[in-house]
Amino acid sequence: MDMNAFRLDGKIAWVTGASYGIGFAIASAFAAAGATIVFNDRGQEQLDRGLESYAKAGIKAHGYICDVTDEEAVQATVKKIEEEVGTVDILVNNAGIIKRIPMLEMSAADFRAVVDVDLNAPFIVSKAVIPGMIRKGHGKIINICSMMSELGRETVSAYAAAKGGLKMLTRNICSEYGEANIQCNGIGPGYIATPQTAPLRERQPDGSRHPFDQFIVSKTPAARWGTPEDLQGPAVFLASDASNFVNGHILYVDGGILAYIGKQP
Ligand code: NAP
Ligand code: GCO
Repeated sequence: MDMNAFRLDGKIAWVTGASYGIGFAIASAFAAAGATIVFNDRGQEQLDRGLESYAKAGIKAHGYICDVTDEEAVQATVKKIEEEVGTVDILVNNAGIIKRIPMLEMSAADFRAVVDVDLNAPFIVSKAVIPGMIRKGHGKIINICSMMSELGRETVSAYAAAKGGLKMLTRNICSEYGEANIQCNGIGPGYIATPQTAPLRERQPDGSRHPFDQFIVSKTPAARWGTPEDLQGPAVFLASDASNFVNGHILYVDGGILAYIGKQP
């Protein structure tokens, strides 16, 4: 086997919402594999922070201010990327939010806001980049799903509904554009230590670990939280020619949580 199949040389990769967190880790791995990096954030301050982080990592990233829920802004950004960098070969729909609110206390507006970023935006951004992929004769789309694409839990109804829908959007893009040599897959991270999950890991006033922190460690065969770096290898694989016959698949990178009933208390 030619191991260069795992390389991304000559490819242009757009990772949405990648100033930090999982998106930044995935984009950094793509850069190490040879890709040109494009990322976006919602404001100049966040974008500048991202550009600084990439520069510190020795990565020349192309940053764009774009709210992924704004279809006009996304289409204008794709036009700018194509003019300034080139046609997108690899798209990672990473941008996402969560609101942890019991369903009966959650407003419809809050529910819609989560679905807008976590489900509608991947549709909007994928729809904007697929024509270029068709013109090029190839493309890779990776949707950042979640364990909540498979499981529910209290207070995350909007997030689980969105991530469950994102699993099916992944399969539908596979179905519609597989013939155009576009592979659309998902990555389902387990519990990863990023700003998004920081509230679940905060030390208690007495210095003890957060109950949810202890719960997740007991539910994970790997007996630890994941790190953004744990997602880098799977992401490079799904972005590379090594996965050209993998389509519509959700690759769970969760330390085994989904396979495990959990340690007896
Ligand atoms: P994070 O630290 O909260 O980062 C989310 C990123 O998305 C930020 O850069 C944020 O930018 C950006 N973003 C949010 N809304 C946006 C919008 N409307 N337009 C453009 N960018 C937007 O989250 P994370 O933990 O890295 O998670 C990244 C992805 O992985 C999300 O889809 C999340 O659902 C998923 N995920 C996370 C975990 C986990 O345990 N952490 C597990 C499974 C899946 P701002 O700085 O502007 O807010
Ligand atoms: C939560 C967490 C999870 C993780 C992730 C798990 O509140 O349960 O934020 O939703 O972010 O999605 O895969």
